[in-house]
Amino acid sequence: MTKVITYGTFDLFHQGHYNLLKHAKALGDYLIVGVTSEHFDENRGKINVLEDVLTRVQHVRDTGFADQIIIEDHEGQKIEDIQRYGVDIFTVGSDWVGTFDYLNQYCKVVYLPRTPDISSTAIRSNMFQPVRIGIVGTGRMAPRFISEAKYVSGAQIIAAYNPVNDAESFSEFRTHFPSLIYETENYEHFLELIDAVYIASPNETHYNYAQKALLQGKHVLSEKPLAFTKRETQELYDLAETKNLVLLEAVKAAYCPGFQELINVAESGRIGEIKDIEADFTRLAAENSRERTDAEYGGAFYEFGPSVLVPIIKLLGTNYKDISFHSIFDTSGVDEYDKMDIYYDNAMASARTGVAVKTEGQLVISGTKGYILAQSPWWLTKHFEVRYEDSEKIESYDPPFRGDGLRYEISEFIRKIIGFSRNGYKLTAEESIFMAEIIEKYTEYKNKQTSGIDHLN
Ligand code: C2G
Repeated sequence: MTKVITYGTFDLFHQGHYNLLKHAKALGDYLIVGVTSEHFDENRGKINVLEDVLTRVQHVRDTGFADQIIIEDHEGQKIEDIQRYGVDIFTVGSDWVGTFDYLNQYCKVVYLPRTPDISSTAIRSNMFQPVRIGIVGTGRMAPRFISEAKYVSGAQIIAAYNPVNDAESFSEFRTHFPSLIYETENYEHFLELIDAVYIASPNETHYNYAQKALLQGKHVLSEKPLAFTKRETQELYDLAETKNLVLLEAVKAAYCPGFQELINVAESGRIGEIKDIEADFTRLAAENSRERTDAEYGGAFYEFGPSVLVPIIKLLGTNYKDISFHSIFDTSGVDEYDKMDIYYDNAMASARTGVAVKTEGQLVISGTKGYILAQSPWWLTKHFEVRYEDSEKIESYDPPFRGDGLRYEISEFIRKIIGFSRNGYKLTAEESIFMAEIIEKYTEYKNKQTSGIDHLN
């Protein structure tokens, strides 16, 4: 019996996939089809896949060509499968010619002709109108967002808005992206041009921009913090739900594929019960930067607090017993460095954030059997290790990571808008609202500590 194996994503199953499977089956007597998991596809940079793995498996099964269907979920699996199942022929479409020649040492490799003029990518772009996105705020994030959005099909950036037209960042932005400038100071008019906004304006303006956009029927992706109080954050999510709109808080870590993997490993029991999380995020900011000069809305905690909270909320939940903060403030009341301690019934967490103090910046998740160590920049999660009492035993993970990480949150935003991922688990409304609760508690603490300082100076 000749055993044949082939692999694919098979998203939005089409004639090209059908022909490939038919030819693959004809190469032997028994066909094994490996369908990629979502996680594997994200890791290899395929971030636009729309259908979940079970749907894609079903489509492959419906063809009747597959004698066995397996899930492909990691790099290097092809060699394992070929040996495990005693495969004689590995086959794939001719778009991959050369790529899999290394498998020749295990079995015969056959590249089948690719069906011309049809692809999942083309179907995706015909199925949906691109989502027209407008950017609010033309500071540091805007150019990064524009270059990363190019990797997400369905995202089309058509305009940028900045009410402070004389701002330095604005003239620089205008030089680089003249076609995106929409000359208006009227936000409502700007909203009329678009389907969705990405809000990257100063922290204190996020809530208002988000609220107006939702009221006008636009989807919102907002930089963190979405708002400064739990009530306002809750109100925005309620509004989004009532109007059936997507609202996402852009806390990058939550959407990066490697971070998902790290959370999964932590939850798998490999390090036993999780007892402690230590999360640091520090970046030295210029002395004249907003982070270090705006005593009301700048500072380290508002800047990095949401990011350090993500692993804590994901792994220990929102049901904490006690929380405390300690900050070092400059003379105008800007928090330059903070330490937060959170206590749960049977676990604890601490986090440090800084704009004027540099720390190691790592994430350590400690359990009863071992710990996970992810070094800075752990929020992009390009590498992490599982370590044990026996210091010789180290398991390393190197999830692939592309660009600067923004493409993953943009991709999630678009998937949600076009309806393929409405119940996104990556950062839920509840998690986002919980972050606002902690931000609010921090504000109370900060106001008490800095009450003698006149913020307006
Ligand atoms: N295919 C084809 N003709 C098309 C489109 C796709 O023959 N017009 C083939 C591809 O060459 C591949 C299979 O259909 O053999 C599945 O294609 P995709 O779903 O795009 O999956 P792909 O990314 O090619 O996965 O481990 C995964 C594999 O390496 C390939």
